[in-house]
Amino acid sequence: MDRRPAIFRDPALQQAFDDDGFVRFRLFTPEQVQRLHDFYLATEAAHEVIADQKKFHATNETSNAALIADADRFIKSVMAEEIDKHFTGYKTIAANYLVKQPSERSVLGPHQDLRFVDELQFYSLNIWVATEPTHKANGGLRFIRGSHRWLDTVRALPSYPWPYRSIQEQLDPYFTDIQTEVGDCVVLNHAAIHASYPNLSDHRRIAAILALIPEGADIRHYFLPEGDPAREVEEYTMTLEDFIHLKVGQRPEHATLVRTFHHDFSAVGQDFLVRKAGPAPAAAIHTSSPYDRFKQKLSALFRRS
Ligand SMILES: O=C(O)CCC(=O)C(=O)O
Repeated sequence: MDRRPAIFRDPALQQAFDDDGFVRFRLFTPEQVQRLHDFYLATEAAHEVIADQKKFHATNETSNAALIADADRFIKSVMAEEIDKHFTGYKTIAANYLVKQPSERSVLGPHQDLRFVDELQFYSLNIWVATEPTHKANGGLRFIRGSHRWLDTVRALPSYPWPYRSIQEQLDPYFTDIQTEVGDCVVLNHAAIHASYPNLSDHRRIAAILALIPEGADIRHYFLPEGDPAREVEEYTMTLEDFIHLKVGQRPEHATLVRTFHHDFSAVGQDFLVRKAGPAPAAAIHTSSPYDRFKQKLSALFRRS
């Protein structure tokens, strides 16, 4: 049995989230979703300063401190209208828009999100809500069910030595596609392996996300420099301010170092996937994309603002 504190009020949602690493359900009204959309439109020019270079981008990649703070406040204010009805014992971290421009290059390959808490005791999650229905053709989400429980992974910056790098090309058939309607949210465990399709529609796909952690958990950050996975990982306790000021490739300046520890970052063997997830499902569609692109995205999330 999972002893980590429950965060959903509904035991069935908690069970699905614990088993699969994600769950989709109706959380918002169309009017609330429209407000999330309208705020994006009102800030579109400021958001899209990076749209030429990055076909998938987040608010916090714009280096615009005022925009980052405004979007954070606005998304939290809309989500606050609903989330207490469904979640309990949580605290919020940051909120952002995630935008996929119509382009093959907006694909997001298989990855796990950063580790924000001690995952032996807790988990952290995103509430993801798109402002229009999503599916395979316009940048829909994809998950490998149960992958959050495969290994205790330390997703450390800036190096991010991913243990699944050896099998990333074989992951594709194991993904489940998720479609959403207006008002649906997808709650995803940051440790779940997920990805999203390129947006091949004729307009951009907008989603708002809010990260939550259990109220008893500290926010953590794991630092491991590039080039030497045998080095000790540094684990810091962070405030939200510390995250905002975190500079690409650098240690947090004012956060408290909790401990340093060795972690085995070896790549898993080729038999790992079959042991964890069984033989590849027959109807495999191969659209895998490079893990390096995801590394770039992670680094970009922590730039000087
Ligand atoms: O919005 C997307 O396409 C990807 C979302 C994602 O990877 C996340 O919320 O962690």
